[in-house]
This record gives sequence, structure tokens and C-alpha cells, in this order.
Amino acid sequence: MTDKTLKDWETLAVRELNASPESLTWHTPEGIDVKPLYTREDLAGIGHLDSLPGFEPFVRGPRATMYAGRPWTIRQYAGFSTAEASNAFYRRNLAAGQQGVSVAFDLATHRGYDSDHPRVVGDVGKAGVAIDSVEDMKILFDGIPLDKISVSMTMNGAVIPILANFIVAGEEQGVSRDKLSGTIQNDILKEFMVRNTYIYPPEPSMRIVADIIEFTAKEMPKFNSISISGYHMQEAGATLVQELAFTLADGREYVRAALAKGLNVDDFAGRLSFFFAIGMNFFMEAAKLRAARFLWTRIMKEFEPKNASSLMLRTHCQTSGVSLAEQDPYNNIIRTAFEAMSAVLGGTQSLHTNSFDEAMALPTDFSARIARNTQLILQHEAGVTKVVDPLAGSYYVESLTNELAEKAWALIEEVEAVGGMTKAVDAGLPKRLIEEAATRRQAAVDKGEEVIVGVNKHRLENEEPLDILQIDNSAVRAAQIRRIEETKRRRDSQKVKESIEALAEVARSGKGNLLAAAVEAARARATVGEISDAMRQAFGDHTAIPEVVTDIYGKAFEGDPELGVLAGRLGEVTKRLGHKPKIMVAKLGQDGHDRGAKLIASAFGDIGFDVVAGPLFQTPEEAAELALAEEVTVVGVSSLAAGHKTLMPQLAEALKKRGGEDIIVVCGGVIPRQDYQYLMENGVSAVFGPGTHVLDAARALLDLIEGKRRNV
Ligand code: MLC
Ligand code: 5AD
Repeated sequence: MTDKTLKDWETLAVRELNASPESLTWHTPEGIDVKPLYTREDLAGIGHLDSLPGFEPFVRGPRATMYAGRPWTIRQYAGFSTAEASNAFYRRNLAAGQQGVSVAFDLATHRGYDSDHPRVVGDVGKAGVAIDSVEDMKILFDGIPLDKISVSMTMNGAVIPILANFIVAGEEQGVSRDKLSGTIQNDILKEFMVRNTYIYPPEPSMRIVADIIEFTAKEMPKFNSISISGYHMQEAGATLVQELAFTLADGREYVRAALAKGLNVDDFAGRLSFFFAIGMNFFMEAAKLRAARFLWTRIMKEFEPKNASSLMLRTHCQTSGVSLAEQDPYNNIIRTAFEAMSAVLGGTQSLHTNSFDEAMALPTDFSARIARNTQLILQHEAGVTKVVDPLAGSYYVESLTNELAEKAWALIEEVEAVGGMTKAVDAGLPKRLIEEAATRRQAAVDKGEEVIVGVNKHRLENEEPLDILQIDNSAVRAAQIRRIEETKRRRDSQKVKESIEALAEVARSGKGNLLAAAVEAARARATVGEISDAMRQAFGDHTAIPEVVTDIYGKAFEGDPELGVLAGRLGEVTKRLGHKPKIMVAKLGQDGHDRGAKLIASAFGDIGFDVVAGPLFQTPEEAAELALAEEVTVVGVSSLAAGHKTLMPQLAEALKKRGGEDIIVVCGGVIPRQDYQYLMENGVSAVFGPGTHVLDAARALLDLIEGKRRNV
């Protein structure tokens, strides 16, 4: 008991600070004002406080006993090179304590291209494993019993051929589809918003989602039909409120799509699952998961389900890739451990912890071991599994849970007001809000308002080189092409033709289930590319028009002397050239991660450059042609999927061939230092790694344009 009041505390605080305690309030990007002190008074009016785990609204967790009964699944996302190499990696990791499998496919597969397609030369086996047919899928799961180990597959664009291949690989392993447990991502709306591995336009894409929900509801009772993902929104720069709201609004849209197929809500809702990012805002991230469960119950109630499981939000979490730095990379181990703890305190069902080499390359055995052990130590040593929802009752966390829920609900209502998520996505609403938030955040980091240790504070003078995983994509591609040829030689081409035609008819007519038809084609050894093309003919391709937000970065730096100096130099260069220097921000190959590209385009525009935002998925030749047509001074390529060593020299060559050797070529993104030399020797004038200050990049570009640093 205490006789002190909040007023007493305030008086004491003023004495300590010589200022009002309100001056300590942290104004978060979510628009939440975090006070330095929370008390019982902050709990007034919060409705969920006395709820129990396992019961609605599930704030305290979907299961009654949570980790005390069964800990979360340690499910590390991985995939690289060939099916053989990835299979061996999975088996090593499972033997060392990993509990579930999660497959990362390469970008060629994501976008429905076989490894022999000319558009994917730089992508095969790079950011994930290359899968062209059932033959690859069988190798991928060789020795992994699909009736015992649950498998998540992150696939959205080419979701039909991949899930079909998985079902057939199970069959041929002796596991019937009703025994397959796992999850398919199958969340296309967020692809149009942020992740960009779509293939078809929104409408047929939504049909694909609904067909998969229908098929799994009827035939795969243990399989989660969708993983409704906010992860990529946060990676693209969304605030936690945006991540929460848009993800749940997406979920609502998928429920409506499934109901429109004539399904009964209780036949599928229990197998909808979620996926969130867990960044560095420790308490807010834990609160976010609690708020997500609360809101999902509210949303699902509208559909009047009978089963409690239909109201329950179950989720996977991944620690945040974008929170990790290239500089002083061992700091990333610490960041990831805090994020993992936050996910666990929030009550996640399954978790991936990132590896510390994240900002440079895919994990090695060593970095994967540390990432996995972070979770094993949490499960076995930290005591966090013993008690359900240990943060409950915390004035701060309960208050945050409530505030996040309220703010997210307001945004969900905004989405409803424009007619739901498909319409909102069509209108570009969420994408714009996320890109604005991302640009604001970058400005805050560049200004040092947001501290990243080792990047904008306490930076090391000398960075030690790091051993990273290197993948020889031309060798992988050659091996894949050999297997495609062999598979095509051995298969019954009549059967392939018939099954592909049948699939195309299901696509065209709108009658029948796409996945059911694709299973027949996959069994006949039709390839991922052939199955995707059969649907492409009926559905067409989706093409996004690149749009760039303005006046956010520039505003944040308004009156800043550095920006003034740059603007002055830019003015001189403009006079000398007779026009503003024009930069084309390009994306090559199937790499759709465009946060960095959008940021640069937006910030450079604000600084005063003339900016052309190139479209996604260009070949080097297409990019060169556009650069010449636009008469640009500089082409800046943003590369996040490791295609740079193949694609950058090809771009330089393509420019030269067309008489554009004067155009300066630079690149930035996830590029390991080991590759800088190679790039500089092959036509690239400067490389900007992760953590580059945007104004530094602008300064370096002006140097290059003024001829000071050409080909250093
Ligand atoms: C759980 N169970 C319990 C229990 N807790 N039983 C008794 N007591 C308890 N306390 C039961 C569950 O009911 C379930 O059985 C079984 O144990 C497994 O538990 P789970 O909680 O369902 O875990 P899991 O199988 O791991 O499923 C988690 C999930 C799922 C529902 C979130 O969708 C999933 O694994 N998602 C992973 C998604 C993923 O890895 N994505 C990677 C994206 S990477 P039953 O019988 O009820 O099922 C990415 C990056 C990129 O996207 O961009 O490339
Ligand atoms: N292997 C392991 N992790 C991967 N990620 C992406 N691709 C792979 C892969 N092939 C992780 C990174 C990235 C996030 C989207 O997923 O952490 O930031």
C-alpha cells in the first residue's frame, strides 16, 4: 500500500528533470504516445483484462496451456541452390533441434518460370531453392516424413503448381493428402502491396486463394490453407498499426472470398493462419500479437461461426530482417534474441529467428546454428515456457494492447469504407501509406533521431570481413536445366498435354477447382512454368505502375545545412549539364523487394534530382533501353536478391552495346563487400551497401557526375 498519488510522482519527476514528465513522452510512428509511467489508472475501461487463455477473445493465447503444454515450433525459413543442397540443410537442422520445416523458393519459382527461362538467368537458386517439377519436390523432402514434420511453404504467385507438386510428392512418399500437415502462404493481397511476387491480376489471383481454401478444407484437414502475412508490410516500412490493420483486413477479405465459394465458415476458418514480423519495439511487438488475437475474434464474430477455433488467431512470427545491419553484424544476434523473446511473450505458435549475416547473404551453417540456438535456449533455459502470457496485467502492456487494437480498428474501418482490401489495394491506399511511413523512418535514421548501434552511432572504424554463403547460380541453373530436360524426356507427353489443357479450361471457364486440376498436371510431370503458363493464358499477367511518394524525406531535412550544400551543388551541375541530372532507379530480374528503390527514388526526387522509377522485373537489356530512351545520367540498380554479379555486368554491357557507355551505373542493396571489387571491374562505378545514408549516396553520385570518382 502507498499513500502517494500520481500527483506526488509528477512533483518528484519535475524535480528530477527540471521539466514536465510529459517532455519524456515517446511519440511512436504508430501515433501512440508512450508515457514514461503507466499505472493502474491506465487500465480503466479495458475490457479484456479478466479473459483467460484458450477462450475468446484469445488475448492471452489461443490454447489454454500455451507453452506450458507445448512450446512454439522452431521453424527456420530456409532454401537455396538445388533441392539436394536444401534437403541436406533441412536434415542437418532438424537433427540439431529445429522442429518444423519452412521452404524458401527462388524468385524464378515464385514468379512461375522454369529455371531455363531467359528472364531468370540471375535468379535461379539465389534467394531460395529452385523447384521446376515434382522431381525436384521429391528430392527436397527426401528422408523428411511428411506425415510427421509440418512443412510451411512461402509461395503466393506460383502457389497452384507448388502446392500441387507438394501433394504429389507426399503421395509418392506414401503420405496421402489428408495426412499432410503444414502451411501454404497463399496470401496474394500483400504481394500487390509490398512483396511483389504476384503473377496474375488481382481478380483471378483471389480466385486462386479461394480455390486453395476450398480444396484444403475438403481434402487436407491438417493443412493451414493460408498464412495471412503482415511480416512483409513491416519489412517494407509499415508501422505496427498498419501491419496489424492491413493484415487483419486482408484476412477478412479472404474469409469473404471463401464464403462466396459457398463454403461454410466453420469448414475453413480454423485453418486460416497468420504471420507477423517482430521488430525492435519490444513491448509493443508483444502487445501487437495480443491485440491481433483480440481483433481477429471481433472480425470473425461477424461471420457467426459455431466453432471456437474459427475465432482463434494462430500465428507464425519472424524476427525482423530490416532491423538488422551490415555494420558490426554480431549486434544482429542480440537484436534477434530480443525480438524472439518479444514474439514468445506475445504468444506466437511458430517462430523463425534470423541469422546475423542477414544483411549480406543467406545463412551459413554457422549463422543458422546461432539463430536456431537462440530459440532452443529460450525454450530450455530461460523459463519463459512455464507460465501462460506472463505480461498480462502489466499496466504498460495492457494499455498498449488496447491502444494498438483501437488504432488498428480505426484503420480497418477506413479500409471497409473504401469497400474492403481488394479495392483498397487496387486504389493503392495501403501501399502509399506504407511507403510514406518507410520514407519517414529512413529520414529519422539518417538524421540520427532513431539510433541504430553500429550504424549511425558507435560505428566501428574497421569492419572485419565475414564468411558468407556464396551460390554459383550458373551451376545451379545448368543442373536444373539438365533435370528439366530429363523429366521432359521421360514423361508421357500426351498426358501432360491433356492435363494442361484441362487446367487451362478450369481457368478459362471459372468452373472447377484450379488446384485439383493442377495436381493431375503435376503428377504427369508438367513443370511449374507449364502449369503457370496454362493459367497465364486465361488470366494474363499483372503489371504494376511504379509510383513514388514525394515531399516526405525533403520535409524531414528542411533547413538542414547538409541538404542545402547538396542543393547548391546540384544547381551547379544542372547549369553545367543544361538539365537536372536524371537518375533511373532500376530493378532487375525477379527481385521484387522495392522498398530501397522506392526510398531512393522518393528521397532523390526531394533532393532535386530528376527521377525515373523503372518498372519491376526488367532484364538488363530492357533497363538499358529505357535508360537511353529517358536520356538518363545515372542508372542506379537496387539489388536485394543476390542477382547483382550476373545482372550488373550485363547491364553495363547492354548500355555499351547501345552507345550508352557514358551513363554512370551504380548499385545498392544487399551486396556483400566481397563482391564490390568484381562489380567495380565490370562496369559499376559505385556500390552502396546496407545502412548507407541517403545524403551520402547523393553526394557520391554528384562526385561521379562531376567526374571525381569515375571508376575508382
Ligand atoms: C499447440 N498444440 C497444442 C498446444 N499448443 N496441443 C496441446 N496443448 C498445447 N498447449 C497443438 C496444435 O493444436 C496443433 O495441432 C499442434 O500442436 C501444432 O501446434 P501449432 O500451434 O499449430 O504449431 P504449428 O504446427 O507450428 O503451426 C503454426 C501455424 C502455422 C498455425 C502458425 O500456420 C505455421 O507453421 N506457419 C508457419 C509459416 C511460416 O513458416 N512462414 C514463413 C514465412 S517466411 P493441430 O492438430 O490443432 O494442428 C517469408 C519471408 C519471405 O514469408 O518473404 O520470403
Ligand atoms: N533462407 C533463409 N532466410 C531467408 N529469408 C529470405 N530468404 C531466405 C532464405 N532463402 C529471410 C530473411 C529475410 C526474410 C524475408 O526472410 O530473414 O529478411
